[in-house]
Amino acid sequence: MFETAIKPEKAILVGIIRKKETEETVYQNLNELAFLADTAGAEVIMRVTQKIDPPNSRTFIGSGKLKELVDICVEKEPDLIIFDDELSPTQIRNLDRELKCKIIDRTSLILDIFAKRAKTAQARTQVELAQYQYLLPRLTRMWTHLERQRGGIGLRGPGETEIETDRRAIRNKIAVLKRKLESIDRQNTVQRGQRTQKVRVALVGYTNAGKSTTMNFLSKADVFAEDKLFATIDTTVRNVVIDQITFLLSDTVGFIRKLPHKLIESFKSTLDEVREADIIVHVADISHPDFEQQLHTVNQTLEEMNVHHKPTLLLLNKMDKLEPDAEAFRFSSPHPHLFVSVTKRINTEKFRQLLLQMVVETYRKVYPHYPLKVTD
Ligand SMILES: Nc1nc2c(ncn2[C@@H]2O[C@H](COP(=O)(O)OP(=O)(O)OP(=O)(O)O)[C@@H](O)[C@H]2O)c(=O)[nH]1
Ligand SMILES: [Mg+2]
Repeated sequence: MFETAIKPEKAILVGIIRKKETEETVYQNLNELAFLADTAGAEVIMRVTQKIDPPNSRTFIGSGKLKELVDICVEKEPDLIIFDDELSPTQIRNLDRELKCKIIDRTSLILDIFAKRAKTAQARTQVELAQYQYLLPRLTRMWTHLERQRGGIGLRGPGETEIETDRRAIRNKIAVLKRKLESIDRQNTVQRGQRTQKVRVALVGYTNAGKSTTMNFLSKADVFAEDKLFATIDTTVRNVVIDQITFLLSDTVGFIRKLPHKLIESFKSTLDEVREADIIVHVADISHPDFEQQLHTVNQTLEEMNVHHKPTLLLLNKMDKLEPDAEAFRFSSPHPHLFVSVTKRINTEKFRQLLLQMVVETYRKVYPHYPLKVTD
């Protein structure tokens, strides 16, 4: 409630261009970081980039660039500086000392958004666990000169109240959270077990691709969807009926490039819905300038989760945002795919029928006793 009244924090974004990267890639990466910053409630006032590979182990950026950034800080007085990569504790400490400004990295920015958005006990516990794990090696003298009471981006959640407590307390907290998660997981496994004999479909995809919108379209459920990154953190499962065939549909957290490792680990149980699904609907935003990279990130994550062999339908969403002769329409894949606009209802009936076909096939194969009422 108070958030809207608070002045947005002024942020400077910093990204580096590695040998294999082009300026265009880094430009897109920083666009995404700006979107994340905006979602967290910051106002981006400037972007700074540097060609450096490998990054400086002490200060991430080179010494010349750091001096430049010190001057920029004096002139622009930002509230925080956001780096597009995960920084080591040493790098944060050194940057903090030189720049005298709150330094946060991509990981803590994502964790901050997750903390703000998580609603269920499971998601909250998962985020809290990831935040403590991130905080543990970074406890020493972090942000000592800052007004800690104010909190704000990167300091919400456990960092705000527990920054002074020692590592032992944090370790204990981590152990408690892990136990709590295990107990929630056990309950969820029981619940999932009770949902037997029904085909399960999981919506996956890059954040903001339109998964929740698709869920709402198919199930008429009221799932929170908006033009922000990570609108969904909690998993939702709904019963969907198409032509009298019932199946379960789940909507989960979106994927993102450079997703914090610890976060994936603590979100394992959320991703169980995907692991246990019979069919995967991969929702992608075909109108996004970084579409190919996003597709790659999602496919890579699906491979890491070892679910890439499941029957998958690729939904190329937001086609309404493309010009009719757009290059993107030439996209093709050996796997089933369909151009749609879920909000404008373009090709959505075709999508429903295609999905129904996959569901029926799965019932025949996996649950041969399911009373299918369709005639074909
Ligand atoms: N133009 C256009 N916008 C769409 C379409 N589908 C979804 N959107 C918009 O895209 C934004 C993101 O949609 P969501 O459904 O919240 O996306 P999501 O994949 O669930 O995102 P996260 O939960 O953040 O990972 C919303 O503003 C939607 O209204 C579409 O077909 N066309
Ligand atoms: Mg969503």
